[in-house]
Amino acid sequence: MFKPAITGTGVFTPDQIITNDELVASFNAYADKMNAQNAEAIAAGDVEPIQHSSSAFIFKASGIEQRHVLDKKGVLNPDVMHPELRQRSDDEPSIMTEMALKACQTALEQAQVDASDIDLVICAASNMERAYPAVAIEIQKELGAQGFAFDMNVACSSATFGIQAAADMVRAGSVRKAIVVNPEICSGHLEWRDRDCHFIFGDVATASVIERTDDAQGSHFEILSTRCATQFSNNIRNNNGFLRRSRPDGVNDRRDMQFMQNGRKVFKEVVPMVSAHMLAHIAEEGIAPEQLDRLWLHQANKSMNDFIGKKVLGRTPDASEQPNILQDYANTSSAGSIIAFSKYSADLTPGNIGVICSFGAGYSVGSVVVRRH
Ligand code: CO8
Repeated sequence: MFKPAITGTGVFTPDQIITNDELVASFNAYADKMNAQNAEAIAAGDVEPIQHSSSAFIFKASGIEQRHVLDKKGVLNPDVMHPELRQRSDDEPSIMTEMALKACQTALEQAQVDASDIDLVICAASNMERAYPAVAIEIQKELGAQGFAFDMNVACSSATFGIQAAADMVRAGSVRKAIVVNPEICSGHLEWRDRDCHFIFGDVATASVIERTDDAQGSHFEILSTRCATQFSNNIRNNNGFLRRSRPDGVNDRRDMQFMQNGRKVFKEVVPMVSAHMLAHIAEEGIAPEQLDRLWLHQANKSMNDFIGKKVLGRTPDASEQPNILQDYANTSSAGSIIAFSKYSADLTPGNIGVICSFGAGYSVGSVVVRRH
């Protein structure tokens, strides 16, 4: 058996930013337009008017201040309200692949690993641009990697589930060097016309190189152990899929074909599930909460993370112990905890211990206990 480690991480951040104020101005223009179009039905009580959104609500409810997106223009156009991305030919790399390559490049440079030495690529994300061929295999080809590649989808927990899969294979010796990449185009499956959720998500890609500690070229994080758990819930759901055209209603743009959630229930049910999961995981490893130097949590909601951090550490964590990035990125699904890890781990010293933990639809929760070397 070999000891696996994370030896490099990378984050690709799209350069277009939407602030809360910009988002709210476009949503409110859309609401006014729709309410004017439906004025008669609204007056007759047949249609509910669309309520305005508010920046103050968004910040207070979530802690989010802005989000990065691949296409700001389409999202903010009240006549469009979704990203408009150039259609690519089958001979060009897909959009997810292009984002992934940028994150992989940084991760490989940090790990000082040549792409040709990678023998496993996992593309782990909450939605795939197409059904097949696997996006991961395209990334493998564009990187010039060896071995094999496959896609995984466990919604917001995709990165930690992917890290567990890669770490187990490195541990067993079936692969030597893996890269787990999380290109998240959340703007594509977010319903920007619904004020309850239009502020939640952003686009990003992250990548993590996982290899044997013995092969590490510089400072790295040994993966002490991983733990994944799932429990079925309909509270976060998306009914889009390949059977779409087989449905008798023939409708291609129904509300439930985008992200839907019962946010309050998610909050109430997932917080205890995640804190119990993390506490049980570290206890199994013989690690006391006082020994944890850092928590890199999934980035969905600031209050949610405050609750979880307090429950796990038994006290209010300092901002530096549990870094948040969601004010700048919003929820980037599986990539959130990896962005936090990538940006806020270099200051740790050998022997320091931390936990990367992601959670979300499924429900699903994945934790990775790491020690700095
Ligand atoms: N502006 C003004 N008012 C608003 C707005 C708005 N934008 N939105 C809602 N309101 C109103 C509501 O209508 C409600 O009004 P009323 O009291 O009259 O009914 C009031 O504000 C309060 O609304 P909520 O109860 O919904 O507010 P909360 O305090 O619960 O906050 C949150 C809402 C922020 C959604 C919160 O519940 C939350 O963060 N929950 C956890 C959600 C979560 O973590 N989800 C995980 C999803 S991520 C995942 O698993 C990945 C899925 C795949 C990725 C998908 C990519 C698109």
